[in-house]
Amino acid sequence: MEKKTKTIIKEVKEDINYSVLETLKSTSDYISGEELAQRLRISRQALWKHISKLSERGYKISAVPHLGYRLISIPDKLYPWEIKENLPTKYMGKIIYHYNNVDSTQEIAWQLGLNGLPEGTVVIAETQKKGRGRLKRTWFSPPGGIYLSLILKPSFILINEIPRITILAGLACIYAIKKATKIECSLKWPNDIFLGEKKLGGILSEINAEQDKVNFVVLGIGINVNTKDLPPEATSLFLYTQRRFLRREIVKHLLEEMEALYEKARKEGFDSILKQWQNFCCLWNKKIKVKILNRQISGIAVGIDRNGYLLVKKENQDIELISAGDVTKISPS
Ligand code: BT5
Repeated sequence: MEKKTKTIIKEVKEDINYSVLETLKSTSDYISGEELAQRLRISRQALWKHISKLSERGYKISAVPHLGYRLISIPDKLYPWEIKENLPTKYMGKIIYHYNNVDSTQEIAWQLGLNGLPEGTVVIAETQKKGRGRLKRTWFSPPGGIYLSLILKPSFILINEIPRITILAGLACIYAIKKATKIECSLKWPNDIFLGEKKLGGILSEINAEQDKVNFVVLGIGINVNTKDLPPEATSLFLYTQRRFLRREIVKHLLEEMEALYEKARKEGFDSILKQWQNFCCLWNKKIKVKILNRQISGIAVGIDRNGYLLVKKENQDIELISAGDVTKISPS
């Protein structure tokens, strides 16, 4: 990625009043405007303004004369304060930049990385205009998906070991999806999340490094959750099950799983993560074709090595080690 000049990106100031929201969340019954205003030490007029702001943001609040206000529902938006609520992580997702529509969350996170934001900072968008995959491919980003970029500073690995981060993130994604929805997905080397025979999500690691030193990694994750408009090679949790899921629950679990696996890797190395990843990969013992920049090889996928490189057994029985490429399954071996 070309080096860009530093630009300051301001965290979008959310103008909602958290105390009003918290109080409404904590009471299942109506709460009178007078009581609410008194409790929060604000005027009735200010309260009304805050309630309107929440309504504008999609919170359904019933307002009944003589009874007061009651929270009916929370919108399916990836608001930072909803994601951070009871989030048990130490640093993943402690700073969240949320946007309705951006070109690409990767670009914003890259700038934030240059500006020195800490590890665990998240950029998340409801939609992207120029969502991207590897090698400048397009990542379709209509409403209903999760489009997230995470700043990591993996000082415990070298540049050539970065594919391990993609492996770790893939595992975190499928664990998070399982925990939030009970749906079991599989992984396809190097960066795909699969559901059935179609792609459900993808991971993109972009590295800012000098010589051998990794300054930061922007880890991009796209997951199709309630998404409807997708290319034929893709699916979403909704298209697969005809059910809708809470995206914020998936994001919360994702941040939790990411932190747990990342800390495990920092303390114990990647061996157990690589092993776990292998259990979910859908390629083993399948005949595959791998496109590697200007050439293509075919063979049987037999495993990954300690760096997360793919091992392919060719017809002449030689094993080739592949660091990056695109895999297509030809047929079961
Ligand atoms: C990837 O690339 O799979 C990495 C995708 C990373 C997307 C995230 S979203 C948040 C962050 N911000 C960004 O701008 N990007 C990251 P790759 O392996 O190159 O796969 C790209 C291919 O997947 C495309 O050429 C399509 O065939 C297919 N594809 C595009 N959009 C898709 C979608 N929404 N779901 C499934 N497949 C898709």
